Amino acid sequence: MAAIEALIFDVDGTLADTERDGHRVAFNRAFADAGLDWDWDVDLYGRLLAVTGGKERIKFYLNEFNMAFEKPADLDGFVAGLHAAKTAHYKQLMVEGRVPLRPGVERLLREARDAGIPLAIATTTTVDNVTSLLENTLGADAIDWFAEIGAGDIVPAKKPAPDIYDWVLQRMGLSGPLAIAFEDSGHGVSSAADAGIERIVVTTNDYTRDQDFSRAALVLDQLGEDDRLPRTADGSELDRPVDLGLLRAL
Ligand code: XBP
Ligand code: MG
Repeated sequence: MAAIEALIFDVDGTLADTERDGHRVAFNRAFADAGLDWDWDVDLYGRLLAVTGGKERIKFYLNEFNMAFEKPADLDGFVAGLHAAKTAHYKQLMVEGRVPLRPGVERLLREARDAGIPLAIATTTTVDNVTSLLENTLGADAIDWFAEIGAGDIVPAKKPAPDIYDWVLQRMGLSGPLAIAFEDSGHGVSSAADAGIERIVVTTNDYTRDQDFSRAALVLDQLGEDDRLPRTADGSELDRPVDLGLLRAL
């Protein structure tokens, strides 16, 4: 039984289903504001998720899905402007409480806090977005629950590169085997595993269910609650939700 020195959480898709109902909607609103007729529907957005990072995703869309669009001379400036507008819309959606936390997330965070186990974030999205989600779901001080927030452009290479997990582990003075990572996507699992994290818990969602999770220790549909137990990919139910006892046995 290995010690647990930290729980490190991905945000998008893991803490909450922010991709479909948060980021996607915010991108579309920013496009409309800019007079663009781009519409990222639920299916197209699933394909765009192949690339992490909102700015990177817009460029991927232009290169692979909307080649007819004449790119402005200052493409980086144009994309940065769209992305800033998207972030404002995303924060507004969080204020409106559009995206709740996934089952079991708040319970596990509180259990770890009570046990004195440090929490951290390792995400591709911006720290603004993380703060907004946490404040509007857990309360104004929730950002302070996390010892380190690894977010967005703080590292040069986004997931699936290991940089963001490396950054968090280094800041916490930990090696990978002492931490447990929580992810929802294949890119996230690659990032955590390549940073040396051996215990990775995946909670899948509609966008990620069929991805490669061969490097994860546990793949479930959700962290679960006592009255809503997690299921593995073959449909079998665990006898308890994901709690510290279960994590210590990984
Ligand atoms: C999250 C992402 C991000 C968000 C958008 O991946 O891919 O790009 O969709 O965020 P992960 P920004 O869950 O693996 O961190 O627009 O703020 O970049
Ligand atoms: Mg994710």
